[in-house]
Amino acid sequence: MTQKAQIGVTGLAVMGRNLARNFARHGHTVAVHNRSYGRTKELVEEFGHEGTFIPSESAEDFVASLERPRRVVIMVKAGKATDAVIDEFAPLLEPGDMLIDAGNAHFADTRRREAALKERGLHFVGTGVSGGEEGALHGPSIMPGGSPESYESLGPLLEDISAKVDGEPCCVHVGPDGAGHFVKMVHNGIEYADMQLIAEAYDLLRQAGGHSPAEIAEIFKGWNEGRLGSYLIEITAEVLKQVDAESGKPFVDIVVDRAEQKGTGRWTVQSALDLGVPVSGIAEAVFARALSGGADVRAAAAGKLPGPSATAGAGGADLQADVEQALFASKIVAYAQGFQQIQAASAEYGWQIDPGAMAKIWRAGCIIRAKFLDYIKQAYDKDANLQTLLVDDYFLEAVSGAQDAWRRVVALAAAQGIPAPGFASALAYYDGLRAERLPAALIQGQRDFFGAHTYQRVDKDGSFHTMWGAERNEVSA
Ligand code: NBP
Repeated sequence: MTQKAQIGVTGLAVMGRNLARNFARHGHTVAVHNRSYGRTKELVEEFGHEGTFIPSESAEDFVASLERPRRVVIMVKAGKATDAVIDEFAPLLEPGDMLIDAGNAHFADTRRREAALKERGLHFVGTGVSGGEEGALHGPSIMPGGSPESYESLGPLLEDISAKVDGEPCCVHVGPDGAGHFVKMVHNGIEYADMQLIAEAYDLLRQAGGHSPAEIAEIFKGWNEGRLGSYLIEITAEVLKQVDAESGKPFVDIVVDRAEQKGTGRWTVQSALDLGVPVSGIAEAVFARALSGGADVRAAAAGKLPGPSATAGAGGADLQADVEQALFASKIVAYAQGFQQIQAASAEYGWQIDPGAMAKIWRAGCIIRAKFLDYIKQAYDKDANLQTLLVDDYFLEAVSGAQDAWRRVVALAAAQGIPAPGFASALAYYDGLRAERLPAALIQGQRDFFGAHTYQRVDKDGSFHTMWGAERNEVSA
């Protein structure tokens, strides 16, 4: 064989096939392989005309068809399949070669795999890819981890196939080992929060505003032209205006109201618990999906738990504007929390992630793409060590302006019995952050009472314990 491939893709289900086509459409010669040869054959038969593919039936032929250092993209079902593919390919590779896991792996698995392969002189590049199958084909947002050396060789190819904003690629070296998969995980967590907040906005407009799904679609269309402009708002309008052909009812009314999840939102919250970062917006979104999916509990409770029924028109004439403010403010909180989690993990694992660069590569290609991300990038450009996005000038002004409406919406939801956990917890988080004194002082007192856990005083240094069971005198601990 004379011609060698610049890059190879193994795992040719929908994502791998589209990534391979994307590389080929950009003029790269692409080696393609799949566990079962049928998918490889199908790809070349259907899309061979789009570029240059080198198909191989065996792993050995596939590896031999790649130029050195070899770049092998793995796009298989995350978990055991990834380990099986690594076990198959690693012995066929040579020092300096790269195994790029572009599936949705857990970052801890990526760290483990990277460390093991490094000992064999191989680069393991855990890479987050967002944008679904369309993104994979037309330009995803790409979040590669792994070594800086691997990015030197691989980066230009990935940047080439990524989405672009004003010619700038939505791909950057995120940081070493599992940093790329971590950031992709938080991206998905933020996506959960964003979707939940949008769903709550719809529910309020429908129940307390009395608007039909078609009317709400128009409201979202209008919002998409403003500061909320984003892919998720855009597709929400499309979903809401859809009418079911069979029943003639709004599509949203014929869909079973149980939201599913694949796991990245849950992983984000699990990691946040380990890091001690309060990502309440993402957590509420994950729990709201779990609540919706708890059919038995819902069936047991529905009709038994008393409470108000929402009244159309209860939101008053300003409801639409109020909900827009509440949605924007709550969204800022969710993103602020997600970025704080990235910064905490970066410090914990020594990743040196540039948070502004993450906002930059999420501006196109991925599911949370939004105008809003420009402001996040600008905020970190102004201050790379920003403690929370909420104190950046732009966001501070936005939440200050949203204040009254935000509180009205949360109060309205509670009074009308409309569940709005995303809006309510975002506001509670905001009030928690701005509080001069928190009731955590009382919790410290309780902890000291039952467990002698000690406390610190506001007026002098040191740790103290009160002898609760005796004279209640204070001693230095
Ligand atoms: P799937 O997640 O459905 O995986 C199917 C592929 O895995 C096939 O190529 C299959 O080979 C291969 N495979 C399996 Br299953 N077990 C294997 C094993 N033991 N050894 C070798 N190959 C094995 O494909 P997908 O939906 O294209 O997603 C690929 C990755 O991309 C996943 O990690 C997913 O989480 C991630 N992702 C997906 C999306 C999306 O929108 N779908 C978005 C972003 C990321 P076979 O053909 O021989 O069965």
